Amino acid sequence: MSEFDKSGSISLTRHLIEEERAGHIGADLRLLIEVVARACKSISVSVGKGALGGVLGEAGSGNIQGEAQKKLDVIANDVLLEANAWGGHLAACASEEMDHCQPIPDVYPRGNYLLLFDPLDGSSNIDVNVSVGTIFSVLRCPEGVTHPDDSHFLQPGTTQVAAGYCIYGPSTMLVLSIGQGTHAFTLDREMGSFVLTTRGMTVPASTKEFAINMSNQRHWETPMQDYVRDLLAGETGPRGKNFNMRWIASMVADVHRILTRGGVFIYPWDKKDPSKAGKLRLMYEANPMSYLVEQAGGAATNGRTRILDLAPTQLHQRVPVFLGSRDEVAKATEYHLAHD
Ligand code: AHM
Ligand code: MG
Repeated sequence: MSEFDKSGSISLTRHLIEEERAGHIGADLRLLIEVVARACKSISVSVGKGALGGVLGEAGSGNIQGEAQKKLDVIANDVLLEANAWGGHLAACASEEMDHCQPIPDVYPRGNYLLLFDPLDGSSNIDVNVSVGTIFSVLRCPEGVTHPDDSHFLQPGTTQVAAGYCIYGPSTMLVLSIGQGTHAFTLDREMGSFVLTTRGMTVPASTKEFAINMSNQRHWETPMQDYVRDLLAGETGPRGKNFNMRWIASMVADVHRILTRGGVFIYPWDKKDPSKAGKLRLMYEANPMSYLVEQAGGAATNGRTRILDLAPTQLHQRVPVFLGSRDEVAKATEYHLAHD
């Protein structure tokens, strides 16, 4: 791939203003995205300091899912809350790290949008200096609702008006969709601005690469066992090709690879969890990632149904996730449907 040509580069601000002029977003959604991007820059600085910033290790607290919070989980959550409190664009925020949604304080005007985020996804990777990220999803606040509660967030993924993630890797990148394709911006650290580096990310339809935590294999249901058995059988097996495997254990990094060069990412439910829900959260992990992947020509299901069509029942609900190259997602889904 050739070097990025800086002349005529387009900043995130310019990109969003052009989208506003084209009638794809309003000024308040533009502001919301700019504020989230600014918060991500600040999180990127904290993540980048590592041990020098005193930000590694446990916070000594837990979240509603019973997971130990890392210091950076808490820092990132606070940065996003503070940045979004006063702009007048939001009615409420909800986060992986908070039991319930937090309405915008009464001292500030309330806007028309609801923001959900996983402030620092893949946080088990923080202390080992592996890529982590922030995932976010934007919904409209239902009309007439002045004091939103958790129930107002329970909208299917198809209703998202924007979704994105910021990956804190060797470079910091913001990947965004407002329903007009999926675009990637790289943080110019000297200038402090995100610059459009890939317009229209495209997930190739077929792939030879999968991402699964194989250590759970013995706990999977039968169609999942069958699907992976056939992947591993190689070119003499039923799939007729050799597959490679990658697992970073940061959804943001695994999905970023898939948006860049294709592949399929799978976190199925397993028999350790009788509720059949899987590990990943629908509202602030699966839905925004499915939106980004679909906007890039890929697909996302829970093994049976399109993720974006699921009707949520709880803010922190979990869901099995199969997303990426559309032929491979269709194949994995076929194994499950054939078994039912
Ligand atoms: P987190 O939001 O608590 O960081 O958990 C989500 C992460 C995903 O980023 C990743 O795909 C998955 O958990 C990794 O799970 P495992 O440790 O089972 O491989
Ligand atoms: Mg997460």
